[in-house]
Amino acid sequence: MRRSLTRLLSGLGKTRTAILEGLRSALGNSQALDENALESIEETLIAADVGVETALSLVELLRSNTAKISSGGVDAAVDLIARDIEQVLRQAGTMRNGLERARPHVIMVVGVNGTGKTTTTGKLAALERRAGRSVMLAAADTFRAAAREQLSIWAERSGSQFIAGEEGGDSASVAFDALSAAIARDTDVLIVDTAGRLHTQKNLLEELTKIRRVLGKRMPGAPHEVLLVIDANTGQNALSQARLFHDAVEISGIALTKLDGTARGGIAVAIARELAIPVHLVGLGEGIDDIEVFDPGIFASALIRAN
Ligand SMILES: Nc1nc2c(ncn2[C@@H]2O[C@H](COP(=O)(O)OP(=O)(O)O)[C@@H](O)[C@H]2O)c(=O)[nH]1
Ligand SMILES: [Mg+2]
Repeated sequence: MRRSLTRLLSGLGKTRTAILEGLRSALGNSQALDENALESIEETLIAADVGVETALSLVELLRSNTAKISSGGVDAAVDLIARDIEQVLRQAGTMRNGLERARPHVIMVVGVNGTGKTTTTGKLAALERRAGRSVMLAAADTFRAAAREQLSIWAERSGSQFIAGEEGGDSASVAFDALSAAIARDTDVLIVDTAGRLHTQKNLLEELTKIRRVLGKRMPGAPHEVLLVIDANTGQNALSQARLFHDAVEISGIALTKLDGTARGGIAVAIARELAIPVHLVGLGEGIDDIEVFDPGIFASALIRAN
């Protein structure tokens, strides 16, 4: 817990500094919460990418607590905002450590090209391995030549088994064969890495739908998780990406990557409020250990509290 707070504090440093500075300058020395101050707080929150809905509702929350803020200043405002954000994050759904597990527990990883799918697959494999589980990685991104090689390196690094098909081959059959192998070998976790780009977006979504269907055919209930990988720097576009993938393959959770060094960490809040999809994992760098299981309380604190 402590380690993840420290890492998130550093990853979300830019976002947090921007929000805190915005609050300080809006409230000023007088700590007066007039309309100007509220407007400036609203702008600060929108700039941090928490989404317009969240920004407006937080401003209303502050407005209805004017007395508290006049006496408690920035700290009181921070406290109100952090509690509210934590609740929004919690309401989005089950956290990853609360998920029921099948064997094999099948995880399908989807998302736009370059968001960090393969990296997240590798880091997640390492996380599962550290929890003492056996892991198999399946390279269902058969579109890009380098994709298979990249995933096989992650398999080696994390101590996972690795299954791939022919380059340019049928990604759904790779997924099907991998699941058959995982069942035969009694593997605990199967993670299926997919392509983020095909000839057209329609092709991509059709391919992902097919992979999902084929997994469910091989093992009723699979995939048990469909993780959408989102680059935190995408900003509000992340919401339309999430809607698109959710409509096609029904996302169970989000892996929010590249939180190291972004000033837009609030996007986790926008996703939770507007789509009600829980964030399950956060990526905090390119290394194998640069991943944390998402915790609403820790995240809310790192996003806005000074310590
Ligand atoms: N800084 C940072 N870079 C990341 C993170 N996750 C992935 N990347 C980098 O993003 C780039 C694309 O990642 P990749 O996993 O290949 O994306 P994919 O196309 O979705 O599979 C690579 O250079 C990764 O090292 C992260 O959490 N933080
Ligand atoms: Mg990839």
